[in-house]
Amino acid sequence: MRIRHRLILALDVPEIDRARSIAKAVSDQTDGIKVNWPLVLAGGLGIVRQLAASGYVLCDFKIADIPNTNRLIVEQAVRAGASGVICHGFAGEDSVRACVEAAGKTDVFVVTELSHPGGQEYTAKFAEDFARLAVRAGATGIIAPATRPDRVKALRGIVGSRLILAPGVGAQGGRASEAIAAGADAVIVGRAIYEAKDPAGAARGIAEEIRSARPR
Ligand code: 3DU
Repeated sequence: MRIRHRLILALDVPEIDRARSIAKAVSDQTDGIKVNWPLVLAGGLGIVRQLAASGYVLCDFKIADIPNTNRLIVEQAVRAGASGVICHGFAGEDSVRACVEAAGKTDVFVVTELSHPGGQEYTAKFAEDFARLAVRAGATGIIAPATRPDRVKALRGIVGSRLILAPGVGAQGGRASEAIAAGADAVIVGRAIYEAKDPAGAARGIAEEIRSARPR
């Protein structure tokens, strides 16, 4: 993944035309579009294909199944043009390895600690393990919580130069500049951009805030 703006749009917009127009409006401020179930369930993999025609698409399917099923899911995402996929670590090393193998040149990111309050109940207890697993399995990087910059910092110590993408900015209370200063390579932002009256202006504001942060 090529990181320039350090900003990825989470396009959780189940209205296809609106999703397409927001993606277009913010394309010069973002490094890619993250697509999750709300959009794919509404638009099928066709929307991944369309978005992938003009940039980096990260399929956030939070893949967490047995290795064979993981492989089949990743193959579908790759065939649709995804440049990256997100999987969970809790299904175990063989499951993550199946994603990495099926992905080929497509990036694989492993979720560590989820960014919402409930993420502290279970995922936080194993976040370091998931980060080590991501490194061992040859993943591109990890997903770490922008809502807890101290955790981003701790996980950076484990993953070295692998990429850290941090969701949780804006609607969930995290600040882009703090996540970047803590060691995230990029932040993932959804509602703070797509619910804004002017999504392009909102993306520009976050991109400017990121530029003012002190990246690692
Ligand atoms: O809260 P937002 O609207 O900025 O959206 C964040 C997106 O990132 C959303 O798609 C969510 O499913 C995803 N995500 C997290 O929020 C937290 C994680 O730990 C992992 C993914």
